[in-house]
Amino acid sequence: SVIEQALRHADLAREMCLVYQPIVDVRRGRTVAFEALARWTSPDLGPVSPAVFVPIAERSGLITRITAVLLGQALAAARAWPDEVALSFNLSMADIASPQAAEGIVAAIRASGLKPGRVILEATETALIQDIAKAQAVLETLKSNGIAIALDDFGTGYSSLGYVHRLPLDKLKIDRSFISEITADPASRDIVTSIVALARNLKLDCVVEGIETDEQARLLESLGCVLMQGYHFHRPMGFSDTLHYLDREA
Ligand code: G
Ligand code: G
Ligand code: MN
Ligand code: NA
Repeated sequence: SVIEQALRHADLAREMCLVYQPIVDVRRGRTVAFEALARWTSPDLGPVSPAVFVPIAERSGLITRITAVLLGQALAAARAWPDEVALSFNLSMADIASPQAAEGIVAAIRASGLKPGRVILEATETALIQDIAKAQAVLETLKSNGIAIALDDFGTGYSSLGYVHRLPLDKLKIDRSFISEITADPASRDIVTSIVALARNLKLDCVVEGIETDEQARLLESLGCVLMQGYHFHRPMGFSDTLHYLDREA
């Protein structure tokens, strides 16, 4: 495809960048992490969403190089933040497809000098349940190096409950599709309530994403949610804006 060709010839270090969206502890009113989100501006195609280019990069084997470039940028950004602010970074399927791939990620984190405990790696259930035994091994490698793991887009894959206790997870991120319905649809509210209870029973942190209104934030807080992310708090921002944003919070 045109996109695959452009990706193949891209100068990744120049064309790829990250924006950062705060994850807020609403009880303390503090930012506890930023999620890094990839942005690609192709000289030929203009801006291309990661929702479009990540699956293409996965199919064409380009994702490993892209992840390496982005992780390098993200770790450099995180070094400029205070110690209590973590980096949450999205991995794709291929990034955790093998112990060697995971070792590369561990090596990059170690080389950055950042405390591994300040790094959260996000993986989707679809990426993990393809091969549970392998996912377990790869995640154990990351965990044993002190890196935290978040299960992203939770609730959208299938058979979520069968495996979630078998993976060495630290956080569940409730998919934003439930949040957009939550004030209007009792079923979405029940699902969120159940996931909050599940997380509590499994001793996992629960993060809710995609919060766009104050009404949603209040309702979620009443359901016991503490860690929140979404346009209501802040849109994803460039690196230098994260520094101004943190200054204002200090
Ligand atoms: O930021 P945005 O809503 O456009 O992201 C769209 C999708 O792309 C989301 O599912 C998000 O998880 C994914 N995504 C964003 N940045 C990255 C990245 O750096 N690596 C991977 N693998 N996926 C990403
Ligand atoms: O799959 P993942 O959860 O990593 O995707 C995160 C994506 O969600 C990012 O691309 C980000 O731009 C987007 N996002 C973040 N906050 C909101 C929000 O409040 N509403 C919507 N619709 N999207 C959001
Ligand atoms: Mn994510
Ligand atoms: Na998500």
